[in-house]
Amino acid sequence: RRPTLAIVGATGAVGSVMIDILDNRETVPWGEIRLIASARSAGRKITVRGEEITVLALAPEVFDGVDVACFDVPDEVSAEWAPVAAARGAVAVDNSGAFRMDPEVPLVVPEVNAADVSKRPKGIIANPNCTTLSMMAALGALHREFGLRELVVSSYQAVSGAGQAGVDRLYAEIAAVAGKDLGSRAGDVREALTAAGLVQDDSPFPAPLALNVVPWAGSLKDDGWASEEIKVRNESRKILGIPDLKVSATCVRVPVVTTHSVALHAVFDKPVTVAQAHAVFEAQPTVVLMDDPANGIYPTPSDVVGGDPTYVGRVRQALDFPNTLEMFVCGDNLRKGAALNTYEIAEQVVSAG
Ligand code: 11C
Repeated sequence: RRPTLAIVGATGAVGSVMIDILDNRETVPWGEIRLIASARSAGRKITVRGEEITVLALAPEVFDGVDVACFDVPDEVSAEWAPVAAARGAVAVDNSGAFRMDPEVPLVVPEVNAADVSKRPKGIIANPNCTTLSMMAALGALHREFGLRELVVSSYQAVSGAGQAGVDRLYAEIAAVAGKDLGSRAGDVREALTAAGLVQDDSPFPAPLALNVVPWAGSLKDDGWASEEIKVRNESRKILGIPDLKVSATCVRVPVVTTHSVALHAVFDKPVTVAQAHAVFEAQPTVVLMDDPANGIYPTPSDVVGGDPTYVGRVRQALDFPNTLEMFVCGDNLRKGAALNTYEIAEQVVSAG
């Protein structure tokens, strides 16, 4: 029997990308593909790999006979339902934050720690946060060669990380400021948004994003940290298997629809040259090196969005820090940052047996 795959949250933003990934895969290991969503979306018909599939409402029995269930739903839905799927015999691959730091749940990026898919006492495997994921293929490859010791991350995060509401808000704000003489007087963008009927409290972001950047992502944690910054630290340590890795992150939302970028300051145990780092990236099939600044070649979100790889450029040896590289990395937050990595874990579960 070929294994059965379930996608929970099949009608959401990440679930839809996962269906697109399935459609564009040359071959898949699955026999049946089951689509699951909230009762509101149940009954919808979606064509996957040429076959029309009716969306089922989330319920315990929909997991019967499922081998791998990918969850692309909010934390609280995963927290309740991933254990239900596991109890019914499925391996749950969860893209929420509900289980990532559970010591009995592996946190997997196949390029870095694929073997960990088999260490799943709870029947649950977690998929990392999209900001962490945008840099793991590149950093994992460097870590294997040079030993990562310290990491300083500045993120430039796309609005789709905050879901469709984030995308809708950015488009509405851009429409409200377009063609106007704004951005040279403090507060004029806020006034233009208010005049256009866009209430700040209705936004998923704490400040205007049009003609702006916002140094905040997630919820408030102790001592002024944002939850996203804490996730980057904890998840990087767990995935790379370096419990004492020194990590400091500042997460910033930018007016980009999809594809997160990160500027990295990475300190290694061993000396590393730019040429050596380039060679490591060239040898990593899921990394694309775009590093020729003399000819204007470096990754930007709008040039790489929709792609599966991790794109790396601006690799430089830090002038004042030994064994240290600076680089700029872009990754599609809905693909490698969410649906693609989750799907790759699902295929890894099957191929690992
Ligand atoms: C953002 N990275 O860009 C977040 C979204 O932990 O899965 C994903 C949150 C998570 O807002």
